[in-house]
Amino acid sequence: MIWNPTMECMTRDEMRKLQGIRLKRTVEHVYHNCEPYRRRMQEAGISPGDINGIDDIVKLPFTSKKDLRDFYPFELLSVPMSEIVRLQASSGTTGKPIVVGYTRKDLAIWGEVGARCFTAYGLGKQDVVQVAYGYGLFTGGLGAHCAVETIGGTVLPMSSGNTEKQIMLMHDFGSVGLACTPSYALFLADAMHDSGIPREEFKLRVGAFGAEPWTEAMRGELQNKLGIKAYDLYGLTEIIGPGVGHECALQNGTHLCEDHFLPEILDPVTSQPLEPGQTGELVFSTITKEGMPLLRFRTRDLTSLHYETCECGRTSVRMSRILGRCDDMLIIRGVNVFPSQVEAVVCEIPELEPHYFIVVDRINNLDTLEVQVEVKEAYYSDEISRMMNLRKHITHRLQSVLGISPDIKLVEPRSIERSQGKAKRVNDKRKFS
Ligand code: DLL
Repeated sequence: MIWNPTMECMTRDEMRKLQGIRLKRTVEHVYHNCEPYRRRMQEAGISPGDINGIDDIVKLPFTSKKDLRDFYPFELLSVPMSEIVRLQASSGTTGKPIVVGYTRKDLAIWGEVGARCFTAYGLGKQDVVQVAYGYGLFTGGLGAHCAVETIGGTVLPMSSGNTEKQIMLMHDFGSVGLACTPSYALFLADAMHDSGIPREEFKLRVGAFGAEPWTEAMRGELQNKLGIKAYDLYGLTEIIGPGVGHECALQNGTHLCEDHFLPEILDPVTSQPLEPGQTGELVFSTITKEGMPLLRFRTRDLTSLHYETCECGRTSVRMSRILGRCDDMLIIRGVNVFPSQVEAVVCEIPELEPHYFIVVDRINNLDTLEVQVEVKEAYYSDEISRMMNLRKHITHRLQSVLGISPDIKLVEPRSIERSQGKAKRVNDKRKFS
């Protein structure tokens, strides 16, 4: 099922035209109503009259996360506060959060794009969907909530945590959809197993997973353990929250709602546009929002875009899996390492649980990489030679994928801390040394 075939299946030419019109309108709106944007554009020597189609986007200034901090809390709003009906914020690791204001129309857009996602996952009016993303300032809970309401499904607004109750209600209320982070889904999968309730007694069929990077290998784990189809749900606070993009039944790339959020891929270092298919930094311009539109927002997420029509019938651009954020990339002894590469290897080794933790340090001026992995109950053994062989095998696999040799620490099942929201999988001690 396709929620909005007119918007999701138009020709590429029609889409470009529509995006051009909407971009121009947004540029006019921010130029006249948002002082920092007007100043930036004047400094760059451009006015709204210079923007006449999407190819002109390169003339526009970028917006960065730092801008959102510098103009905290409300300077980037393009409407009076009286028009703002909702505030959301992303926690950030330090200091002040990033704040986003929505008008009533913006909330309707959020519902619309969310509805496209949950419809693409095969959910509808008859389904109970358990939302186990956190509710509150974080956009996950309320974003998924509004999406399910828009398609007419039944929302079960659990928020994150309270795992036993999650399992009980999932069973008793017959949840068909589960929306949460992939790491929490893994936690729930183990808890379901421990509950002793046979899997056939659950109606769960669909997972709407996002808010953190996850790999194909992790999808395999989740689909197996939960007996569901696990779909990607992408979004970020600054742009709207969950609903910027979603997978379809083919699970072959994340369709972006590009009639609302115009994507570009740039070389993260030179800021020059890259060709379709090339991996670089994802940049979005919101082209329909009123409250806090952003032009050329640098997401720091690394991915590539693919414009071929999908077999599902949607013509919207597809994004490949987020490799990670530029900021998450670890440089260890000069080699670039993404946690997602470690995840892919850990999930492929049958003796291991799909949980891992990375510790990076600098000892005697040399970077060290320790990867902690959990051995499955059935394989955990006191027999030293067996464990040594396993360790050697993991070291070898990781070394061939990462290009550097890690120190593998085998730990007991369930000893790595579980997450109820976004997983924290790296401790880079060098940052504090
Ligand atoms: O995480 C919004 C969201 C909630 C998306 C629920 C999906 C589901 P932020 O807290 O602002 O917003 O974090 C946004 O999380 O720039 C990516 O780095 C990462 N991210 C979000 N979705 C995915 C995904 C929400 N599907 C940041 N795959 C983004 C990989 C993701 N990374």
